[in-house]
Amino acid sequence: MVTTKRYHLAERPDGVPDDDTFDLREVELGEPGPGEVLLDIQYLSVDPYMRGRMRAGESYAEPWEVGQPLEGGAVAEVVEEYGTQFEPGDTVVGNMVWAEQHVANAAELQSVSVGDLPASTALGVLGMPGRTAYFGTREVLEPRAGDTVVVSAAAGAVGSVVGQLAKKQGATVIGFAGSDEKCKIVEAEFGFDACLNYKATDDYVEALSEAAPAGVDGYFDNVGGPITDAVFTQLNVDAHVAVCGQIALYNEEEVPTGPRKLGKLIETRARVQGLLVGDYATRFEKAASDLAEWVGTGELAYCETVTEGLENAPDAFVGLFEGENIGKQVVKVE
Ligand code: NAP
Ligand code: FER
Repeated sequence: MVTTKRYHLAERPDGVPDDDTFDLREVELGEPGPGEVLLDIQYLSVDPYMRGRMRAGESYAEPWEVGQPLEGGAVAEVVEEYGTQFEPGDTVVGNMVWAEQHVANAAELQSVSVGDLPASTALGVLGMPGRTAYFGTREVLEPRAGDTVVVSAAAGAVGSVVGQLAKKQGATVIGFAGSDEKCKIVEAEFGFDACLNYKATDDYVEALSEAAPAGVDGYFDNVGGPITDAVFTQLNVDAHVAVCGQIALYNEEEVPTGPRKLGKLIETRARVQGLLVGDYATRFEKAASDLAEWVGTGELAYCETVTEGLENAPDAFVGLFEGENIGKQVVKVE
């Protein structure tokens, strides 16, 4: 019998999740049955969308039930297996739980193939966020050479890759990020042409119109809220807007209403399209191999924030909403 620490949803948060949201339990796991593996979890992914799963209301993902273990993408080592394609010692990626150990159906796991890179990249630049950036940039944003493109949450897992891919397609790229330190990294490491620290100004429209005097041809929206309102005022005719995330609103119980900026879409005939990474599942392998190649050649830079210890997973998750991460936020479990 194996015992493990595991986080469960204690109650649905009202606003920003806190200690009352998370319940760390010690639980016993059964032996793996036929087709199952016992896993030592190495890295857990914490992601903004998990806030949506904590609420009962409708979203694109099933709500978690109160009392249910928290789930998420993770990388693990196979410890035991029962008639599966894996062997003890294999490193796998898939949907797991916020725990040290887990018994999983082997059919739902993949071998990690990240070459010389750390296994955590299977949750970041070569995983779900990297794929989101890949398909979201190339097939939704569709930057044209010479476009001025704006990316919000530019220092994050998705945004940092979007900006680099848009530059590769010939765009001038401007990021929004939440500190001077992040903006330096966005410009120096991720190669954006400029980065605006939105926490250093109250007037996003003025900051953006100075950085992009000829207006905005493409906007990759990771955040929604006031940054998006400001970018909309600067859209050019035939602009492309990719709506990927709305993290600024995820802790709101009701989306604030007010004067909306949609009149700009009439004036500009801009195209606004939402995206869900899962829609591209049949082509994930091609995306991962292209991204791995570009990381290997040095064309694509990436960054990770690694928080140590399962017990710090709730803080790492809440930190996403405070902008504490640079690049992909993962938790190193052991
Ligand atoms: P991330 O950007 O690595 O982390 C979230 C970042 O959002 C924080 O570091 C913070 O950076 C910024 N942020 C938090 N609250 C904010 C606010 N109120 N206003 C402005 N910025 C804020 O996260 P990610 O995993 O790459 O995800 C980015 C977005 O893409 C999220 O909205 C996520 O839900 C979405 N997403 C969508 C899909 C899809 O298929 N549609 C897939 C993956 C991710 P600052 O310091 O800059 O504030
Ligand atoms: C996110 C991560 C994943 C998100 C959406 C998804 C809107 C969707 C994935 C899918 O169902 O394909 O942060 O935010």
